[in-house]
Amino acid sequence: MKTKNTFRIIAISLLLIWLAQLGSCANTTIVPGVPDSDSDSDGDSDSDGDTDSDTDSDSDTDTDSDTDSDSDTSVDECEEELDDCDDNATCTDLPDGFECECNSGYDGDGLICDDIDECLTTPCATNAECTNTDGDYDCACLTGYDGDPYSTICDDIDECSLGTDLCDVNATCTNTDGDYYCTCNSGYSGDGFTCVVSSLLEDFETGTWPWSPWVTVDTGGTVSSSYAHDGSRGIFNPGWHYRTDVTFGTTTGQTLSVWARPDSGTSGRFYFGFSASSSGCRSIILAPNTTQFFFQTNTSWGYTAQTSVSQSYTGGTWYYIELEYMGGGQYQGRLYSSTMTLLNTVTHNFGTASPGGIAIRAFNGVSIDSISM
Ligand SMILES: [Ca+2]
Ligand SMILES: [Ca+2]
Ligand SMILES: [Ca+2]
Ligand SMILES: [Ca+2]
Repeated sequence: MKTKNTFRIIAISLLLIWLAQLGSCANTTIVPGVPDSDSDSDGDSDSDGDTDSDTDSDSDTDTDSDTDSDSDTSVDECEEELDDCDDNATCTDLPDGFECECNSGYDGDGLICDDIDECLTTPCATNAECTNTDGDYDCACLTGYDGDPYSTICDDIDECSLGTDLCDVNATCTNTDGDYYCTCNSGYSGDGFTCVVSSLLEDFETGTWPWSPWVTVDTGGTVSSSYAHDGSRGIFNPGWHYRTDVTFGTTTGQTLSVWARPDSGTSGRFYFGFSASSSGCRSIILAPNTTQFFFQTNTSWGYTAQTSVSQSYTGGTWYYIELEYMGGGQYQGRLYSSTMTLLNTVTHNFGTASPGGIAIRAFNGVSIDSISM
């Protein structure tokens, strides 16, 4: 009898292993159902090793030895809603139970199915945004990009060439990856979306220097036709002079501009002051003597260097300097050639806006003309 017992133990073990493997199938669970009411004898020839004493060889444990033609009366748990599959699973009836399988987009054993957060595996295109949804996910190109968000990449929209930009008609549009920006054209001031004609603050055309409203800090400055960029007069080598009848630095995008011409590419400086008052100013400086284009703080008309960029100059050539208030205490100086080609840019954050008047100072041969805001 020992042999028979050993055989029985092996048989039960194999059955348990088979059931365990079925049960551990990902996304699926087979549940033994309501027992069939018949005692079928379908005559299958499986090798399940059952040890019951009936004459069929299926795995049921009944002891009948019927030879019926199997009018199967097994229960369809799915149809009769006797299953406990998750709402997000599909129930499949089996002769001896039923099977629950999580639907696409869900993960679990069929009895409990959770939404898969597909966004964790970044399924969307580059420059697209993924939004997880119950049972699925959505992809959408980011603002400024266009294309199929489910493909590999959403492409930058060139707003400038498409003409969908919102730049002012007197501004230049520059496309960037995912965005674009607008810059008011020369002679205009503003944030690029709205540009207004710059008003000429000083053309040096009339009067005996220094004239009102300029206030002299250091004497000096010669006005003559030799120094004109526009009209018939410009000024040469003025000492520090400032005026506070105008205020610069109040609005983001506000620009201040001037023309300047160094006699030499290796000497001289021109200080274009802003945030000016009787106690000093800040300035953007054209500096051939140190081959720089840079900012200074001129508290009490002293000289404290701030952000600087390297810049070489050609003597006898006019340069256009544009200063823009960027907001948040940040100012940007832009240096253009005589034909309005952008040569260099320097940006400095002074921490505070400090709106104020304007100022000028030059030494060692620099002509200045046409200050506009
Ligand atoms: Ca069933
Ligand atoms: Ca999902
Ligand atoms: Ca763009
Ligand atoms: Ca002039």
